[in-house]
Order: sequence, then structure tokens, then C-alpha cells
Amino acid sequence: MLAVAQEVEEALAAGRGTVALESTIISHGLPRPDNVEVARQIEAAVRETGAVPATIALVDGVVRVGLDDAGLEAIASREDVVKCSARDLPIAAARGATGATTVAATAQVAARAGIGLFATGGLGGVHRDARDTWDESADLVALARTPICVVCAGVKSILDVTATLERLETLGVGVAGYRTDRFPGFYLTDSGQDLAWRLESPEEVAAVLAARARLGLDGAALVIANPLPVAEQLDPALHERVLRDALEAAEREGVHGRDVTPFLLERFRDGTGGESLRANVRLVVANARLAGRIAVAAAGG
Ligand code: PSU
Ligand code: MN
Repeated sequence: MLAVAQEVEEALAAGRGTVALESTIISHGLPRPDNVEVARQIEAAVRETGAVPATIALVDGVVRVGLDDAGLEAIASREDVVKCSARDLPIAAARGATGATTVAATAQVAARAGIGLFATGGLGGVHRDARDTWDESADLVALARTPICVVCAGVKSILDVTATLERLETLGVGVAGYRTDRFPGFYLTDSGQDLAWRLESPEEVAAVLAARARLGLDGAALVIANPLPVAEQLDPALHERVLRDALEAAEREGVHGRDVTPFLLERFRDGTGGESLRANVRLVVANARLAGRIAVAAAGG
């Protein structure tokens, strides 16, 4: 039920840098038909650093660690792709279904396969109406018990960022800014929240990962928060406007459960004339590149 691609298996056996990539961003986070091209771009960004990409997804009942081009096509274009968090994977796998893995599912599968680095766009977290809805992404608890390093542009800006940072603290998930003292805001460079730790290079991140392992504190994830450069962020005023409309629409239409995040991202795309999409692609590619560089440094250069 779990198949590691030959290239990934060889890289792991040789101790080469390997980077896990999630697939929900492809199937549910980015629009067709360009999403498959973006998936290839993300993999290429990892390869440029000398590391090996391993996109993770469920294809016809098999959890694949490393997809070939047909696998990427399937996840990007098939109509029957289910968004799978960790809890969904066994059910979907037993049924022979095809599914895309969220951060929660990808992180857990990657760690099982022995992969130490993971790149995504923005983590899931605490939703703005969580006091009433209890909507908090399973990404948070999964990271609390998964020994992996995740490179992301913070958490999605549709969320309650302050509450999400508090939850990450409670759950024992390490958070450090990459060349920044401020927690990034996904589409925005800066979420407005300060960070306690700042790391300056892939080597410095690799040293933290080595220390974590030596201290036996590798039960939980380390989040490396990598901001978009200011010149590449979404216009903050536009962001504010579209966010308000998107949240109102979700409430009006009674969207809930795993549909919330894809719904809000799609509203953002429409409301910004595609600007949010371009920012999302830029940040995920940048995160894949940084994860590759960290993986190579952690593997000894
Ligand atoms: N990052 C992106 N786009 C996405 C996601 C992350 O740039 O679509 C996905 C990830 O798979 C993440 C999921 O785990 O959104 C969060 O969904 P939820 O809020 O339902 O846990
Ligand atoms: Mn949710």
C-alpha cells in the first residue's frame, strides 16, 4: 500500500537530500489545467538544488512517495481526487481511491519513509471563526508528533494567525523565520507577528535539525517560515478587501469541513484577478528551493 519511487529510495539509501511535497495544493489549491505545470515547476525547484523531490499522493489505493509524470497528471486532472488528511488515508486506500495528501497526511507519510524535509505553501491552522466552529486544521496536531522540517510561507492568511501561533507553541512545534524576525503572512510578506527565532542559512537550519536529533527532541516538527519578498507579495489593501468578501461568502454558503480552505483560496483567486494565484505559485516554488538547499546541507552538502 506504500510505494517509494526508485529514485527516492536510492536517494534515501545513499543519504542524499530528499524533499517531500504535498499534493492537495495541486489538486485543490491551484486551478486546472495549469496546476500540473506548477507541480512540475515545484519538483524542478527541488532538483536544481541537487536534492530529490518526492511528491506524495494516493493513486488507485497506493500511497506513492515520489510520483512519475502520469501520477502528477492524475492528481492534477482526475475528477475523483479526494482531499486526504491523515485520518482519511486508510479509508481511501482500502477503497482503492485516488487522493491528494494535505500537510498533515504528507508529513506523516514522509517521516515514515525516512524523509526529513518537506515544502508546502502555507500551513493549515486555526480558522477565524474557530471559537464557534472549532475549525482547526489537522496540520497542527500532525506536526506536533511528526519529526520533520517544514518550509512554508507561514500559515494561510485566511486563518487566525495569532491563534495558530499560540497553538503551535502549545503543541511544541518549533518555529523560526528564515532571514526574518516576523512571521510571514502567506500571500503577504509579514503577518504582523514577531518571531522568537531567526535562522540565516540552510547550514544553520541543518545544524538545528542535527541538535534536535542529538537531544532526542525530534518528536515534533520544526517550521521554517520563508516570506515572499515585499515586491512579490499581494497588495495588502486588496488582500484585506478580498478576504472580507471570501469569509462572508463562506459563511453565507454554509461551507464547512475540508471544503473551507479550497473555497476561500478560490474566492481569493477570483477576487484578485489571479494575483493571489501568482503569489501562491511564487511562494511554493521558493519554499521548495529552500527545502532542497536545507536537505542538501543536512545531508552533508
Ligand atoms: N498551501 C497552499 N495551498 C494549499 C494548501 C497548502 O499554498 O491548498 C493545503 C495543504 O494541503 C494544507 C491544507 O494541509 O491546504 C489545509 O487544509 P485544512 O485547512 O482543511 O486542514
Ligand atoms: Mn478544517
